[in-house]
Amino acid sequence: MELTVLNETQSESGGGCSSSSCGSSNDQLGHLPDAIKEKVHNHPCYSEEAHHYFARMHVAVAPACNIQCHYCNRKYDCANESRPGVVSELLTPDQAVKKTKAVAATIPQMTVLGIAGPGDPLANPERTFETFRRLSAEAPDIKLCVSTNGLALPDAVEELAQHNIDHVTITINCVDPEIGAKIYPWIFWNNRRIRGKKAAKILIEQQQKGLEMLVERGILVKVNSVMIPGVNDDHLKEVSRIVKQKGAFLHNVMPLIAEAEHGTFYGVMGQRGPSNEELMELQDECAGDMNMMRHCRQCRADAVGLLGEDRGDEFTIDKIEEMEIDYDEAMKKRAVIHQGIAEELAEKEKKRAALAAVKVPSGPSVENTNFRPVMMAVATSGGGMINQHFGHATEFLIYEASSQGVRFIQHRKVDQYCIGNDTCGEKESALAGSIRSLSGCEVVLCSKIGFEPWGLLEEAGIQPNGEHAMEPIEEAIIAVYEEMIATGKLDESRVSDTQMSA
Ligand code: CLF
Ligand code: SF4
Repeated sequence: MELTVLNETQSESGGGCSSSSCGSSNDQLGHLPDAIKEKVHNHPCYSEEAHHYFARMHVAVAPACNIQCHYCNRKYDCANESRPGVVSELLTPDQAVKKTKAVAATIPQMTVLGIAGPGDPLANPERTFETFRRLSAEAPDIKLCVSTNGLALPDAVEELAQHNIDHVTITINCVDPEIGAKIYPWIFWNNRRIRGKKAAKILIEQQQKGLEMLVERGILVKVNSVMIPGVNDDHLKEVSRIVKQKGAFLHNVMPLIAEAEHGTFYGVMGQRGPSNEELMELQDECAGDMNMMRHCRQCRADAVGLLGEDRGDEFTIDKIEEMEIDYDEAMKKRAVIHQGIAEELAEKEKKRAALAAVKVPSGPSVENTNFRPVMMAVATSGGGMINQHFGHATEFLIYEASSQGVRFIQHRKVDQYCIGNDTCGEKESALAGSIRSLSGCEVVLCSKIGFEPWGLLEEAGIQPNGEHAMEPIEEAIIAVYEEMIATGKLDESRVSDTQMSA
C-alpha cells in the first residue's frame, strides 16, 4: 500500500490517479497547466499549499453596496469575504497604496492584495480602480484580487482585464430566483430599488454573464457560496455544477455566520449556520463537479497576514504614516524570500515523490487492503509544519488519512483555553470547547501539550501526539496513520479491495 498526499481531483475519484499510476505530481497544483500554476502557486486562497507560506491583505476602500444580503448589515464586513466585525478604518486609495507598500515591506511573504469590502468593490468603481491602477504601477510584484457580488461585474470586466487582475471572486449563492428571493431582499439597479424574485433574477443573470466574460478573457474565477441550511444547501450542488461548466476555477462553500448580535436579518430571525459535518458533507458532494476550496477563513475586509491570522493592528493609518518605505529595496528582499519558499516547496515535492514509494512495513497482510479513514487535527502556526502548542491554537486544521493518502478537509476555530481566566471557569469552558470542536478526530498533532488537556483529550477518545513537532504536516500524518495500521489499531475496520469494489 502507498500513502500519498491527495489533490482534490484524486480524493474525489477515490485515489484513482495516484503518482505511481500516471506519474503526475501529488501536490494540489500538479494537474494544472503551467500558465495556471504560475497564477496560483503563491496565491494563498487559490492554492491550499500556498496558504501555509504566503500571506494576503485586504484594503477597505469600498464602503457602498448595490444589493442587500440577509446575512449582512452595513456596519459589518462583507460576508462575501469576511467574518462579521466592523472594519477598523476605511481607507482612501492613497492610504490603501501606502498601507499595501508598508505591509509588503514588513511581511515579505505577502503576495496578494485583495479588495473585498466592506461593501462591494465594483459598486465603488472609482475608489477600487484608482487603488488597482496605482498598485499595478507602483508595486508590480503584488498580485491583485477582487471579490464581488457580481451585479456590476459585466460592466467592469474590461477594466479588470486592463489592470492585470487575474483573480476574481464572485459570490453566487443560487441560480434560481425563487431561492434568491429568500437571500436578497433587494438590489439597486438602474437607479431603482428592485425587490423579490425580479431582483434575484437580474442579479443571477449579471453574475453568470460576468463569469462567462471573465473566463473568456482567461481571468481565474473563484466562486464563493454561503451555505444557508434550509435555504440553499441542497441547491448549491446545482450551483457548483453550473459554475464549473462555465469555467470557474474553484468553488468555496462557506458556512453562514449569523448571530443575533450582528443585527443581520438572518441573525435576528434565528437562521442557523451549518455544523462542521454538514459543511464537510456538502463540500464533498460539490467536489464531484469541481475543485473545492476548504481552507477559507472568511476574512475581514481589512485582514492582513497569513490566512487565519490578523496583523491589521500593526498597520493602522497613523502607524503607516510614520513608516519610511523604500519599495525598490523591499521588492529585492521579497524576491529573495519568495525564491527561498520556492526552493522549500520544491524540496517538499521531492520528499512527496519519495514518500509515494514507501511501503507500509507491516507484512504481506497489509498489501491490497484498505483501512478506514482517520481524521486528525493539527495545530500549526504556518509553514506547513506541526509547530504550535495545543493551548495556543486558535484553530485546528483537519486532515483525513486513508489508504489512498492524506487530504485536507477543513479548519475549525477554537478559543485559546490557556489564556482563559483560571478563576471564573472560562478556562474549563474554553478547553471543553476546543475538545468539542475536534469531534470526529481520533488524533491531535501539536508541538506540545499540557498534562490536563492530554488527559481530557484521551477521555474524549482523541489521542494527543507531540512526537512529530517541527515535522511537515502531511509526512507526520502519514507516519501516524501507518503506525496505527502497524499496531493493529485499524484492524477491526480492515476491508479487502474485493469487498470495497463489490
Ligand atoms: Fe482576498 Fe478573496 Fe482575493 Fe483571497 S480572501 S479577495 S480571494 S485575497 Fe481567501 Fe479570505 Fe476566504 Fe476570501 S480566505 S475570505 S477566499
Ligand atoms: Fe453585504 Fe457584501 Fe451582500 Fe453587499 S454583497 S450586502 S456588502 S454581504
